Amino acid sequence: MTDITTPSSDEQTPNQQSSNQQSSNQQWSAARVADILLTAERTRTSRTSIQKEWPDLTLDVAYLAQDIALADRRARGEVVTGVKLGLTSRAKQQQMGVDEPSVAWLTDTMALPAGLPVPRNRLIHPRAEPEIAFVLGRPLRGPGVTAASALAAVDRVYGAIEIIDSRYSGFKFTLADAVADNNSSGVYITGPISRRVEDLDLALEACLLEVDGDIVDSATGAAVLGHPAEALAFAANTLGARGHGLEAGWTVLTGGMTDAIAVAPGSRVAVHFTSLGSITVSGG
Ligand code: OOG
Ligand code: MG
Repeated sequence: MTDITTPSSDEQTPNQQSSNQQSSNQQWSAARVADILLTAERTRTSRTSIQKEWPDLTLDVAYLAQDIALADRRARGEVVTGVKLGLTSRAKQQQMGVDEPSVAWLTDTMALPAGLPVPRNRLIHPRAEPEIAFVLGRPLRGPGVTAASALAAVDRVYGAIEIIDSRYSGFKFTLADAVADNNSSGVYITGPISRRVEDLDLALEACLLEVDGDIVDSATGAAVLGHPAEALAFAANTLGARGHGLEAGWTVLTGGMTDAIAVAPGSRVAVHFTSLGSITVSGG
């Protein structure tokens, strides 16, 4: 983790806590971490690393905080629609200074219908990343899931743009910080074309990332742990160890293939896939 006190230049944070001292006398717990991050999301207020203040925020505690936050979202009526992988490509790992993938939850409020702009009024500092998405035809539960057995559970594959948003200033966080923050969840757009996995070589499926008419980055599916099915297997095995299974019909975002790029107001981001079509979103 680099300097966590100075917001980066891409920061467009509407609100920022100057210090987190109002909470420093309280006991830390997974529930408190969940509450702080959900409140930050609701109030669009970014903050500094929690793990820096509370070194005992281990990965296990962070996943517990993530599950507590999910229970809170469900109590407010949100419905789980799938999971999202984080930090599955070298590009993303190097960009964020983290060297392990992670998994988090998707709910119905995170699915952005095609054609709508990035909902800036819900987000702090949105960034866009191209992803390959699976929709499962069968349930999948680890341990012991391999890339091949994972692929056998997939019904359709889609191209996607994920709009991530971190509750940490300047996206400066540790792996545990990000896991507790539901892997920087924001919104995601899938489509417009779906294919069967057996009709594609997903390791070779390419994408171009375009911002305001310029191609700024490109990658193939091999960027995602060698093959996006490895990301799906990782999700099934990691969730299985925590007592969760993936359900038929769920969407799985397999992780950003390139660096995430800041989405400026008034800009236009497009992703073009070899076989999975193009998706365009206005920066709002
Ligand atoms: C955390 C992980 C986000 C991905 O695809 O890597 C993610 C982050 O980079 O803010 O969705
Ligand atoms: Mg992502």
